[in-house]
Amino acid sequence: MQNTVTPTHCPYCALQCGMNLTPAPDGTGVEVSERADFPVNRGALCGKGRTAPAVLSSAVRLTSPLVRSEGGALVPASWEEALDRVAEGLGRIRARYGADAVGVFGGGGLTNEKAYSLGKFARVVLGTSQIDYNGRFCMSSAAAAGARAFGLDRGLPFPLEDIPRTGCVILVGSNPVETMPPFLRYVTELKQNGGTLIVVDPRRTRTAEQADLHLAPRPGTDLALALGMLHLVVAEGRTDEAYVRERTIGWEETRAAAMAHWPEHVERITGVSVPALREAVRMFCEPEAAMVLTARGPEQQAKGTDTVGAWINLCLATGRAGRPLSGYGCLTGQGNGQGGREHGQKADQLPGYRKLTDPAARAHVAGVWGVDPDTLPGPGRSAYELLDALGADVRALLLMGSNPVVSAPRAAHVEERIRSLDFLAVCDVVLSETAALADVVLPVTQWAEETGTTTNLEGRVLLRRRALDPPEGVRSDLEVLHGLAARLGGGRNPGKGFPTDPEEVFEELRRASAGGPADYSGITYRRLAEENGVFWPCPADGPPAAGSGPRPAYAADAEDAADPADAEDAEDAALDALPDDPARADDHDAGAGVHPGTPRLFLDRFATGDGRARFVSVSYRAAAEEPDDEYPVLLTTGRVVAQYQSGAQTRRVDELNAAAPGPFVELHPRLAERLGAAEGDPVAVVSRRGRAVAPARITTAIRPDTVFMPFHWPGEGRANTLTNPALDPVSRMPEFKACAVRLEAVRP
Ligand SMILES: Nc1nc2c(c(=O)[nH]1)N[C@H]1C(S)=C(S)[C@@H](COP(=O)(O)OP(=O)(O)OC[C@H]3O[C@@H](n4cnc5c(=O)[nH]c(N)nc54)[C@H](O)[C@@H]3O)O[C@H]1N2
Ligand SMILES: Nc1nc2c(c(=O)[nH]1)N[C@H]1C(S)=C(S)[C@@H](COP(=O)(O)OP(=O)(O)OC[C@H]3O[C@@H](n4cnc5c(=O)[nH]c(N)nc54)[C@H](O)[C@@H]3O)O[C@H]1N2
Ligand code: SF4
Ligand SMILES: [Mo]
Repeated sequence: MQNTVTPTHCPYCALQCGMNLTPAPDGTGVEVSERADFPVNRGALCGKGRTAPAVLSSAVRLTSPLVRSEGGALVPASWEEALDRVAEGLGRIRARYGADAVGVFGGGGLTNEKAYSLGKFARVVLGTSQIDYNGRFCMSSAAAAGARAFGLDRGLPFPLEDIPRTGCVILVGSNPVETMPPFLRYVTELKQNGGTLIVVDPRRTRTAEQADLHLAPRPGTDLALALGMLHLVVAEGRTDEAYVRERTIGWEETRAAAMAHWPEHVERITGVSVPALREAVRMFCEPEAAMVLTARGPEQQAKGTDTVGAWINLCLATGRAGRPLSGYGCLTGQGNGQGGREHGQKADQLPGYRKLTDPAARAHVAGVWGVDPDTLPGPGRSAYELLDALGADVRALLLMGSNPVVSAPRAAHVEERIRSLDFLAVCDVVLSETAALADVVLPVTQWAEETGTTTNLEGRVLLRRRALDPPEGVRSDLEVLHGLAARLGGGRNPGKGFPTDPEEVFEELRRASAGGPADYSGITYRRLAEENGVFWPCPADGPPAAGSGPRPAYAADAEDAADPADAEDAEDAALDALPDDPARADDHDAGAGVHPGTPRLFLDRFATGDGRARFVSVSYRAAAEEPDDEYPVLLTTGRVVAQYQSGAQTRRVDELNAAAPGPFVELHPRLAERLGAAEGDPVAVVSRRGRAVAPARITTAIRPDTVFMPFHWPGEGRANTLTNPALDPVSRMPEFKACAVRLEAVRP
């Protein structure tokens, strides 16, 4: 145990709030105290962050490996035995059925070092293409749409500190009062500065209560809403013609598609009135600058990529992207939701946000890994498709950082697939519902017990520091991968290439990412400690030309920019308008050859070959499952402030359970009356996938045609028993946010 203050970051969401850890006075564990120097949260924390040390306690966590005994129970075992069993289990299946019969499932909460090592382990040691992760269930539609339009996906292309200085923010399907409470500060400051807030959510959430205008569309209809707004932009002559001409491609087709979506038609689809739609367009278009921020509401749809694309089109048509204090951004969710999608645990990806299908990327990464590029497998299945293939094509699974028995769509089916595996190994800090099904459970260290980097929702790479010793009996995920590589890798130097020291892994990640879209090569642990984080891209080869400030380091692209002189003028003006950036530390004078990092992307050009953004023409289509006579109500799902994700961690914290003890079904009084249900009565929600039961929570804050359930709990009230695994064709995101259900009264 160190006895000084350790500045670090929260283990949970993508804000990655700064916090200080100090040794607890009674000598057991650590306490959280305020860390005011981190700009994102300036000391503020939500209840989850404040109580995070409770999950470090041995009382709630795993401190010994567990193996499945002959009798079927999980019993304690030594690390040697447990690792031998995992290596034997994975190796046996690989030998018998081939490498692609072994799957790997990762998580967006894993540090960059872990995500990187996991992807490398799958491709180099197991030789399998079958790796994906829970980020597929999170922001993958926004990532796909961002990459399609801008040539690059970074959740926010600007720091959070820009938000209060813009003119209008549209928050689409985002409820930060529950999901990122310290974010509220930015909204409050926006309003103090005279800016306005529009919230698009089928529920009048606590976030919507802050809005100047709340639009409450039917779940699954955001695409129509955005198209209707674009229609009005054109009809009212609010298009930024010069911007569209100079900085975009593809407007004509997009314009034509929008013109086919009449506001009256949009009103019928969405339930949002034409006057409200007009008011939203006015509020968004009148100020100098404006932003659209999406979260899971519009993204977790079987058309999430097109839906986010439609919101991006609205930004492009009005000149609100790649300009100071304007832009489209996605509020990424998990602690390392950003970095977790950049370094190779995704089915189609290599480190540095490179494509697995790109021969140059394969050659570069294979070079760093010391293997022949031809030995790297191709892209594998997406997360749901991988889970759906378990027990059939994929017979063994190594799982790290996710709890799909609770969090995957059509969860009863997924649970049954997991049970049908020949072999399952789970690394976790607690005995999650998924770990409880494993053949071997490996207990691992967590945030405060290990050092590592995460990349927050702004693209700011951060250093989490070890603040206390882990309990005896646990090892880090990196040690697990090292131990398995040593057993499975073969060769003369087994385990080589899987260091257990996070900084050593990061040094290799720097090289692997060098020259890629998410270039970390200029970032070191030392810089992260000194600078409170560094925004990627941050190449190693020194700063951009003097005076050009932070600019995207697309070295190869930069040469064919349309007109570099114009671009630089525009950028200088743009930079003058921006607040000082704390991340641009003065102590790195330009001569030192240190790249300052890139807080703001796209100000002079987008990351496409020609520097222009792409309009992608989209049209409205209905949810994969619309209400009918048998299933007449729409179910949507989401979160409450006191529980996190599958609840594996937060359901083990008394204070959080007291605040949010269990699942519920939020429904409108009219629906409750028809059902004959009073507040607190058990209600059954039935979909084509299954049936869940939870107490009624009756409120006029939800549309009468919609019910809402949070997804944090297993068992009878598990929301994901009901959800529809219909996938977006591009991002392979399941439709968590809209499916058809019927309600039944439950007689006690
Ligand atoms: N307390 C808490 N905080 C968290 C998490 C957590 O589990 N608990 N998880 C973290 C993670 S990984 C993520 S991804 C983020 C998620 O953060 P958010 O996206 O803010 O969370 P959700 O509650 O999933 O969805 C947001 C809102 O979308 C609305 N919605 C539902 N259907 C639709 C629709 O069709 N259209 C629109 N426009 N809105 C719709 C819901 O009513 C909900 O209020 O939160 C992060 N922070
Ligand atoms: N119906 C519905 N379902 C949803 C969503 C929704 O809105 N509605 N949202 C989706 C979204 S956005 C997400 S992100 C997913 C998240 O759902 P999950 O992927 O289940 O996420 P967590 O519950 O955070 O699971 C993380 C697990 O890893 C463990 N863990 C924590 N830290 C570490 C570590 O360092 N190493 C290892 N090995 N394990 C660790 C935790 O104890 C926990 O068991 O849920 C998705 N499911
Ligand atoms: S808002 Fe997110 S990062 Fe901040 S304390 Fe809460 S869970 Fe942690
Ligand atoms: Mo997420």
